[in-house]
Amino acid sequence: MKLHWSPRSPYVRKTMIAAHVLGVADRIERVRSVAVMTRPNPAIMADNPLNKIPTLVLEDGTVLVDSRVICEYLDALSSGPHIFPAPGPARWQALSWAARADGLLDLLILWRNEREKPSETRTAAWIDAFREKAGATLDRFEQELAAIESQPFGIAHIGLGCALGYLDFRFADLGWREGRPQLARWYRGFEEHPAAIATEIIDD
Ligand SMILES: N[C@@H](CCC(=O)N[C@@H](CS)C(=O)NCC(=O)O)C(=O)O
Repeated sequence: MKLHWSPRSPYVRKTMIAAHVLGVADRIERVRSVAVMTRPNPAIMADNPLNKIPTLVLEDGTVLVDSRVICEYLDALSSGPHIFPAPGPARWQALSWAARADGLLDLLILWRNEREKPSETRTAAWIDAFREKAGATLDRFEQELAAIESQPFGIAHIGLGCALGYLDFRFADLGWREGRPQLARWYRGFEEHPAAIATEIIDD
């Protein structure tokens, strides 16, 4: 199977961490695909008209879009460990934490786009709102970290780790660790996970 891939994308990283944890990374052919919101890439769009990565093309030509869908597909391939809990309260909770982490990433991408506009076209109210929502989301993760840690490593941990890694990558000046000692401690452990090391996000 072929994955439209980039070492800069936190969403792609989610899928690759999942693949490593599930033991299926060697079945994925990574194709370097440059995805920029303002410059649609014909090579990506041939498979995904939304121009988004990750996009996974299966051997039979089926195209899977969105990191959540791809992670779930990879989970289904695994005969060993799983990253999605079975249906029941633990699953709904894990999916909700994972969706919150993805939402944080979505917000950070919009914030970055706004931040990079010339100052005269930037909307200060949006930037203020992004900062407030990102801070509140991180605070909520700090409060709920004990519950997250009590669960086996899975999709919620992968999503949270990728969002925090993206903060370090593109928002280092935000100082997200300040006032959030539990999250900072947890992230030190996440960074040492072999799957996190193998997929570290970089500017290539
Ligand atoms: N919800 C999607 C978000 C994917 C996404 O926004 N990827 C970015 C790269 S980090 C992208 O492809 N941007 C190009 C575009 O939006 O045109 C997912 O989880 O896969």
